[in-house]
Order: sequence, then structure tokens, then C-alpha cells
Amino acid sequence: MSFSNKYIASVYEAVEKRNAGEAEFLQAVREVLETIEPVIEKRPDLQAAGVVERIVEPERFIQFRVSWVDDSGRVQVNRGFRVQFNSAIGPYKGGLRLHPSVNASVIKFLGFEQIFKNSLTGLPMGGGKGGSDFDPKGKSDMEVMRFCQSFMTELSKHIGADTDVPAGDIGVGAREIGYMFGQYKRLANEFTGVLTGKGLTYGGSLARTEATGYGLCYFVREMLASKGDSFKGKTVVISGSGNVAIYATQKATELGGKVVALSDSSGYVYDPNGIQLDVVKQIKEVERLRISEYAKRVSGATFTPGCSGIWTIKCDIALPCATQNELDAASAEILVKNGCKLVAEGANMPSTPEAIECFQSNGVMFGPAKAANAGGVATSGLEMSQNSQRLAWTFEEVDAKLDGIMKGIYKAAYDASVEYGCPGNLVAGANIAGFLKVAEAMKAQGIAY
Ligand code: NDP
Ligand code: 2IT
Repeated sequence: MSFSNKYIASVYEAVEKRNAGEAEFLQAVREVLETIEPVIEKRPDLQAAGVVERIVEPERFIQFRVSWVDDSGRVQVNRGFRVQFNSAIGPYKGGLRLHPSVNASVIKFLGFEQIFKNSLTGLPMGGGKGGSDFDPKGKSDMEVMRFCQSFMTELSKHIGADTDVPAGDIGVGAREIGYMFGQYKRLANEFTGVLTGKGLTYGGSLARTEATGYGLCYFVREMLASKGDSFKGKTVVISGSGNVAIYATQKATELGGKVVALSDSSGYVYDPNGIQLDVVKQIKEVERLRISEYAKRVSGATFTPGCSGIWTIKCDIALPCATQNELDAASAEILVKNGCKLVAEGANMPSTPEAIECFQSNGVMFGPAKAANAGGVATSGLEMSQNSQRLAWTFEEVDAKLDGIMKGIYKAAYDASVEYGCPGNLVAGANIAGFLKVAEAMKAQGIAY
């Protein structure tokens, strides 16, 4: 798809020049700009306020050295990042990713998408993201602790409960958030809600751990309900086996689906009898082992090396919950051929643009990440509310609010798709609905920051 609006085309050209070679960031920007063209046609005031050329440029981008000492006494150096992309509707908010593939492009694509996702939740949160090319795999707890402390020593200068509130993402769970929170508290001499995803004994919210996976399934339930359908009796394939995949498996199963496969970066397991989640949790959350271990412990289950093979398994519903660009056109074609009826993204940008095109042109219902995986950050927003009130809500209260937020996101994305002439195109609908709120706020607040 190319641009039909000259203003949008010129903004994209400038972004390409300024961020040359940053493939993931350019991919994320291109998709949003393509889908907001009809908004700009209708709203010359937003063009006059320079909203689009401003929204694609981060308000602040911080890069820093993270040095730490490993268990053998050697000095190690990693690169840390935080992008503070947009604060028009609230403090910067978004996760931290620890993975060797992290670079400026990855952090900027994630921070950019976070602006629209956070807007869709209806909560007052701006967009941010951060992380490091540190690889937690194979590191001892003490090494992870020393890294997290060093990382936070610099990051602490830039964040705050009303400024920028990081959380988890790939490679950052309760253990890492705990070490980072402890270091922030030591440095700032303040106990505040500066991070979300905290442990339950020190300000964390019930249901935050489950929220992204549960929220994804609530969103899928809404998509299915729009066709008078449900999870009941559906075969589900879920990629990844981390936080999002695990709790998506749990909720999809509770809602009547049968999850038959999970994966990690080494390969996938297939269990025709339905994935046994207690076994997965033991392997992944307790022992921190590879998913291949599942096939050793459960009879009838098989392990196949290579992660993209998971999309060759016949299913009704596919939920990519691992990482960006994990599902390409070739995999999409196989899913379509095998009769898959619905794809919804638990990971951020897991489907390539060609894969999305394949789903949409073959009538596969498609739930884009910004909408479908917003339950995690929405519940982070609820954690911030509880911290501000110095109260803790019950699991049921938080879960009910999450469910309501996911329903609201589905409706906002669907309604925008109808209003802007592409009914049922939730990619366009989510981008438009997310964009409009931020754009209005940016216009109202004037040009100079
Ligand atoms: P985890 O670290 O808990 O799990 C990540 C999973 O994805 C692991 O199974 C991992 O396998 C796999 N994976 C990661 N990188 C790759 C890769 N390059 N190739 C193949 N597999 C890979 O992370 P989360 O579950 O939290 O995050 C998963 C996705 O969901 C990410 O895209 C994240 O941005 C997104 N997300 C997360 C939210 C949250 O609240 N945690 C909220 C919204 C979105 P391995 O162990 O082999 O690396
Ligand atoms: O991509 C995401 O939305 C997240 N990793 C969650 C961010 C958050 O602040 O909870």
C-alpha cells in the first residue's frame, strides 16, 4: 500500500530519512500513517497543528551505558534505552525489554505503538518504552540483580510516578521489577508507584500478571461474539511460552477453547490432548527451562525445533504471543489454507504487513496488537490508580475492570472502522481511535513543549 495523501507521504519520507535503517520503527510508523489518511482528509486542523510530524518524533530518547560485574568478576557492558515518546495524555508509560536483539529501532517501534495502545485503554497514560541488549538467559539471580541495579542507577534520573512509569516486557518479570524497584527506592528515598508489575507485597496489583493474556482472550471473545460465535470447541495455537502466552492459554481454556501448541525461540511443542498449563508453569516460571522439556514430561506431546513451524498446525484461532515479525506471509498462507478463522496479536507487531494483508484479503478476522494486547498496560494503569489511592483492589475487581476496558477497546476500534469507511478493519479502527485522542490533546496543548 502506498500513501494517497501528500502531507502524510511527505511526513513518512522525512521519517525514513531521519531514521534510516531502522526497519521495525519504519514498519510501525508506516502502518499508522497509512491508516490515518482518512482522518487527515477530514481534519485539516490537525494537519495545520503539525500533529503528524510531531507524533512520529520522540519527545526524548535516552541511551546509556550499563556496566556491571559478572559472577567471575569480569566487567560487562550493555546498552540501556528509554524512549519518552509522547506525554500528551498522561505520564510516559510502557515496558522494559531485556533481550539481545534490543536496539534503538526496536525501542522506538515499541514506544510509538504504545502511544496509541495506551490511548485506546481510555486511561491517562502517554507512550514510552525502554530496555537493554542484556540477555537474562543463563545468568544467575545475582548477575540479573547487579545488572538491574546498574540499569536503574541511570534510569532513575529520568522516571517518576508522575513522569514516566516503566513495567515489564520480554525478559522482565516480577524478579527484575523487584530488583529495579529496590534500587529506585534506595536512590530516591521514596516509596512511590514508579514501576508497575510490582510484587503483591509491595504495591503490585492483583491480576497484573495475568492481564495481557486474559485481556487478549476477552478481546477475542468480543471479536467472536460479533459473529455470534465463541471460544467453545475451538482449536487454538499460541506462540511463545512467556507471560502473555501462559495466561492466554489459561483464559482461552477457561472460555472453552483447546490450546494445542506453545513455543519458544528454539521450537514448538504440540499436544493434541490440550496443553497442561501446570506443567508449563513449572517449566517456565519455576525452573526457567526450555519448552522442549514439556514433551519430555507429557506423554503424547511432541517437540519440533524451529519456531515458525508452529503455524503449520491446523487451528481455528492463532494467537502470536512471542515477538515482532514472527508470523510472515508464508505462515499466514498456511494458516488460511488450514481454515484458521481468527488471528489476534498478544505480542507487539508479530505479524508482518504481508501477513496482515493475507488475513484481511482472505476474510480472517484480525485483532491488531495495539488493541488486543492492551490489557497489560491497562492493568498497569489500574495499579497506578491503586498506588495513588494507597489501596489494593481484589482480583475480581481488577479483572472486571480489565474485562470492561477490553470491551471498550473493541467497540472503539470497531466503531472507528465503521465511521471511516472500512467496517471490521480493526487495524485501521484501532489506529484511528488511538490517534484521535492523542491528536486532540496535542493540538489543545500548543506547539512548544
Ligand atoms: P516473556 O519474556 O515472558 O516471554 C517471551 C516469549 O517469547 C518466550 O517464550 C520467548 O522464547 C519468546 N521469544 C522472545 N523473543 C523471541 C524471538 N526473537 N524468537 C522467538 N521467540 C521469542 O515476554 P512476554 O510474554 O511478556 O512478551 C511476549 C510479547 O508480548 C512481546 O512482544 C511483548 O512486547 C508483548 N507484550 C507483553 C506485555 C506484558 O505485559 N508482558 C503486554 C503487551 C505486549 P525464549 O525464552 O526462547 O526467548
Ligand atoms: O507492550 C506493553 O504494553 C507492555 N509491555 C506492558 C507495558 C506496561 O506498562 O504495563
